[in-house]
Amino acid sequence: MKKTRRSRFAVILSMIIVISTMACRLISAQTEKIVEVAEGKPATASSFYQGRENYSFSPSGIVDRKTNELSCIFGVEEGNTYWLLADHRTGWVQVDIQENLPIVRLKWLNTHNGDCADRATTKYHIALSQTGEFLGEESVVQNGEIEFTMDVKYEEIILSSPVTARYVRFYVDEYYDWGGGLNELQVYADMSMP
Ligand SMILES: [Ca+2]
Repeated sequence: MKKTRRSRFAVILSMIIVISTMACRLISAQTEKIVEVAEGKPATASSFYQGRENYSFSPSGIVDRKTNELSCIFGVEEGNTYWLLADHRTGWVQVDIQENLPIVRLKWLNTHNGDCADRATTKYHIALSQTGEFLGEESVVQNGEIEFTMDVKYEEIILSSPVTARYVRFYVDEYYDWGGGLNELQVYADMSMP
């Protein structure tokens, strides 16, 4: 008798555990909806490198989701996949995600200017703004340094708490050789938040 009761209890307990686990997974799936929101959005910069007509490395390269650097000589004629600042100056590039969203994560990929290997960002900071003014209202969420390399890797930050913003600006504070730049900037927002 005791054995039967124990068996029933064990079965019921197992069912409760299974149902609880399924419920937790369902709630988790409903509450977490992290989405990349910057791809193809409008990008602007303080300046960009342009050697001649159809030979430029414009800001749109940071949101094209192409990471190859096949050519540094022909620029947009061969497919401009990254942004470069004009020669020998600091500056910034930014993406407008077109609405204020709770940003929870950022990823970025440096450049080395293809086989030319003469441009890269070596010191930077990243700021978020709701208005795009960047006159003190912005939140600086990251400062860092990157060593020049031909084997660039994505870097990322997961924010300790979401920051509501529409504009994400990447500042080049120091650069390698001829100038700074950036290949990719990804912005992740939690779309499940009100
Ligand atoms: Ca790119």
